Amino acid sequence: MTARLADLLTDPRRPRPGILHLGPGAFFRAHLAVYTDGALRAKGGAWGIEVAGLRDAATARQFTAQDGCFTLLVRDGTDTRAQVLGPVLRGVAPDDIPARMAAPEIRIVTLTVTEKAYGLDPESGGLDPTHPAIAADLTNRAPPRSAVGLIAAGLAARRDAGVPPFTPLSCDNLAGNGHLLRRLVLDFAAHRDPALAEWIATEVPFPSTMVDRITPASTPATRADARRLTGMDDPLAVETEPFLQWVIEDRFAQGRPDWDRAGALFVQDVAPYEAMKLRMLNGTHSLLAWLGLAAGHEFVRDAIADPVIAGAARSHLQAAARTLASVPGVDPGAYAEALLERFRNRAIAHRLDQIAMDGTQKLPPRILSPAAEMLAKGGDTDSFARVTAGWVWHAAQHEPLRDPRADEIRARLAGVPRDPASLTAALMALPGLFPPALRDNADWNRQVAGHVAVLTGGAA
Ligand code: CS2
Repeated sequence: MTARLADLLTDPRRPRPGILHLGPGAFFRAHLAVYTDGALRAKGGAWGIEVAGLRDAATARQFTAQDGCFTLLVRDGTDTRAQVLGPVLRGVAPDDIPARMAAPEIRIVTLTVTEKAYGLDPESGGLDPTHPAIAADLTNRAPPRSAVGLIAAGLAARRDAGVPPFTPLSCDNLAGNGHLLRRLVLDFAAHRDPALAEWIATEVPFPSTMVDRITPASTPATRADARRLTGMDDPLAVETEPFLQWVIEDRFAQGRPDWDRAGALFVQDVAPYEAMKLRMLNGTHSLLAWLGLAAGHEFVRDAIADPVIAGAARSHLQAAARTLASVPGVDPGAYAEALLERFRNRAIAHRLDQIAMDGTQKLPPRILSPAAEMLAKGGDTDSFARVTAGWVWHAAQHEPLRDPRADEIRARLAGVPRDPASLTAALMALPGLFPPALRDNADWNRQVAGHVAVLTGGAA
């Protein structure tokens, strides 16, 4: 290849590495990479990014083959703009992750690995020792493969070498993602070496973050448009919406890029922002996905154009907003309207089945926590029951079901009568998924089953 994407970079200076990123998928490329690119342009600093997949080596290899450069398409509904970004320096093979985590120049380890990669036991809020990657890492003496195991081992290597810790920074859609990652890493470390857990507890900050940018999986159309606009073929091209947001707790062991120069907001406590985004944006996304698929739609933009589903989305945004503390500088009504506008973006082909997957991981922070809080306040849980029913129906009949607990779900549903109450009862009994306050509440069960009946036209 004579022409290189790197030749299209508007700023060809490459920084020294400072960040190791785990999970270099589309969301990373449209979000963290964009903020880091902006921070480096504005202020510079040794904050270049190295990227690694936990299991998939191919994407990291492709980054190396492209000098770390990739094309970002921003689709605003009328226009598509292309930009070549260069904050990524190279890819790292899975086997080389431990060595890079031990390298003193790496001062932040960022993660976009999706909810299911964390190994969270929803019942205890701690580490799930039966999670396949975690179980393997707890028994093997070989280098770890799970994100949590790698972080614990990386921090151990630094402590042993007298190197200050890196800051682990979760950028996944989990409530209290920093607190949660801390708890999981401490649980893992305690299994290996209690003194390590103590050292991590005192020396290592785990800031929480709220991340937001709607980024569908890339398709052949993404690659074709990137080629048309840049003249280069780019297998790493991604497409996204104009909107982006990042709120970060400002607690770092060894500094951080000036992400605020690219629009990120540094705060003391990210929890109110995170709850708002998870419950309003992601909760309504899940509603659109499960109810939209049940109504035969394929994309978010189609589901939101369906008046019945749009009405349900609107009332869900209000129901979710009623569970939230106020967020500095944000008007919930305006936030809800802006979300609806984003969902309506016709240029974004966001597949409902992409959002519908991994329901057992997405339901708790998006739907079940606010539902349980609402119930405790004696408030109306109807909208949360409707979304839950959407998931029940999806889990009962979608093939193949993409969920880390799909086998367990199939086993529980085998032989269960296909009526709404029986399907609801079977899934409500999945260990650890539903908070007991919901699971054991007859009204809630009836409410969910009632909505399953609506979805199925009365007969499942
Ligand atoms: C979506 C999110 O796939 C999903 O579950 O709800 O990926 C959503 O698009 C992002 O969180 C938006 O920031």
